[in-house]
Amino acid sequence: MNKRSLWLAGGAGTLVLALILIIGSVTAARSNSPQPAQTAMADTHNMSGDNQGQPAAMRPHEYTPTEGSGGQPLAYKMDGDTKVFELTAKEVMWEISPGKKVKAWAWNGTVPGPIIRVTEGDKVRIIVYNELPEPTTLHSHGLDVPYNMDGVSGMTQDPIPPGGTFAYEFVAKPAGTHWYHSHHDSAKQVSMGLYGAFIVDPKKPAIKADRDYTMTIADAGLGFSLNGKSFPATEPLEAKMGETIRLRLINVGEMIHPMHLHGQPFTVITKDGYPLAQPQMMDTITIAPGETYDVLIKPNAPGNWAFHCHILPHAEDSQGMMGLTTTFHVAP
Ligand SMILES: [Cu+2]
Repeated sequence: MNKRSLWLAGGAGTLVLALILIIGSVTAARSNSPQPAQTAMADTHNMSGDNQGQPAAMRPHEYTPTEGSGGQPLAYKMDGDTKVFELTAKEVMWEISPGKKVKAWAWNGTVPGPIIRVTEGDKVRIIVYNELPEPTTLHSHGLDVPYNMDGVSGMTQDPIPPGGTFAYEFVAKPAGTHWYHSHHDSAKQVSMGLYGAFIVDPKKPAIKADRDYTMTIADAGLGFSLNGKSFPATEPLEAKMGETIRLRLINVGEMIHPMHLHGQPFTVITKDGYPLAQPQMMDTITIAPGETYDVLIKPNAPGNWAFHCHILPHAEDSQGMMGLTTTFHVAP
């Protein structure tokens, strides 16, 4: 090797090292939270670059509960034959991963907001109270509603001012997995947490499942989260051998996410609430912003199987699984 090629090789080596250091620090900066176990260690921020081959500290790989739980059923009151729900938009501090609290804008104080669940054909009124410092609206995504109930700020209605209220009234249809979200400055307000599932059950359910889970997938604003939490704060999907599990996936974010299940395939049965003419088995379902898919899972084997986005920077780094990851926990 002559002097020039030695110099080139040395330069390339330095460049590669610099890139590794840069990627390492970007990865560390993006990672979701200082875990309690890790904050006890010396500076972990240059883990990928400076530890001279020592193993990286791993974040917990088991479910680690955090404060607050989104996506709980929303109770309603009857007014004649109308089911009346109430949603209040307000600012909260939300523990998105263990020890990490972020400022969120939330329906009824949780991210995602509570689950609205009704039967096809129900008369529904949703009273929205705005306790945010900015205007907002409510859009029921996937439902066929009258034009003036569609909740698009500046298009179908004036936004609800801070301190204001608005009642959305319609007949719930069609059946399926839908969702609701702010439609005022939505790039900001949805990504800060103003979203939730809206499930319309058919009058005569055709699909029988032993368990029925709903999962919102979010990426902007608060960071990567499933049902408002980043792994290991994401609640496992519990299952038992012999059961059929229905999982409703809703992408409330701004990116596509190929959600991948380890250990067993699933069968996609609906898209945006509509039954597929031909249900399709797969192990990775790519879900774009605004889409919903329902899948059925029949467990193959006991275990704590990973379920995660397969855009890998959304789900794993040097400290282990994170972000858009949860587990499909199959008991014997
Ligand atoms: Cu992803």
